[in-house]
Amino acid sequence: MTIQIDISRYKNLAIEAHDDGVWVVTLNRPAKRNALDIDTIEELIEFFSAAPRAGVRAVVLAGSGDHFCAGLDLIEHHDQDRSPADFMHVCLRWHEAFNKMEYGGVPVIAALQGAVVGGGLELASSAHIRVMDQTAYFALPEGQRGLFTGGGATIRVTDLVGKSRMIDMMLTGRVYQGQEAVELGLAQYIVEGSSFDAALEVARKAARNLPLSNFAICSAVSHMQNMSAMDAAYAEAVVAGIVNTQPDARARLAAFADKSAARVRPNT
Ligand code: 1HE
Repeated sequence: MTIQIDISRYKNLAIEAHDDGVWVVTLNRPAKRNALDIDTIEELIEFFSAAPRAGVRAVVLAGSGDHFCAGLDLIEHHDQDRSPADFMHVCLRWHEAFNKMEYGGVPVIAALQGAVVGGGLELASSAHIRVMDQTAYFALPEGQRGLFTGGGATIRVTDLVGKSRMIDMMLTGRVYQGQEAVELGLAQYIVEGSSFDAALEVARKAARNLPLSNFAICSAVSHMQNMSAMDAAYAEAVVAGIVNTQPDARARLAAFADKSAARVRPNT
């Protein structure tokens, strides 16, 4: 079942489909440093709900302008003077969006530059791969703003950097950037030039895999992290039973058998 994505419906996201199945989704409020207002979150939910059934083979998630994302729209939050229940529901919509990304089964590659802060880091950490340029920096300024993370940082950022670093980032507003950020796991790639170009290259590579393999990689791994080891091993066997017998894989296996497929070699 394939569904259509009508890109004209999106106002805060600029969306572009490439012929090879890679879609570029760009946060498009550079004047607000791509701060996440509720409309942007709703658009992310809409896109990432549709993507797995719309033939999207990989997504590059980018931010327009000098910054990837400044996090929660603090002006909207201030103006709306939300009740605790209202803000809880806002956060649940963020989780809906970010869970669709992480568990949806479509590879999401974030292209990072400038500020990747607060909710912007929560968004980036929901991507499967993060590519940063030399300007990118990561921080959780919530503590200084009288706030707390609400978009999954306690889970996903802690997963990336560990509990003690996460608490330090929140208590002190500590900024990580450059090679150190890669070593901590905040990004997997750092490039000299454009993180967008590099992310596109990564996305194109991923998009050449069979969609069912990518579905398993970009859905099952995250689900299995939430299970006991026993249950995860069982689920892995079930998923492998389905993926590793897919008819579309036969040609790739045949190419290995007849020696026409590329071999795995060390980097030169
Ligand atoms: C914003 C936001 C925003 C900028 N909400 N409008 N996030 C933060 O605490 C980050 C807050 N932002 C910043 O620290 C800086 O804006 C940046 C480092 C990202 C960029 O600095 P700069 O000098 O390029 O821009 P600027 O002059 O600070 O801002 C330019 C405009 O963007 C300005 O609007 P203008 O109409 O006055 O021109 C800013 O108001 C606007 N802007 N950031 C709204 N965040 C689910 S809980 C999640 C918790 C959080 O994410 S807490 C938020 C953490």
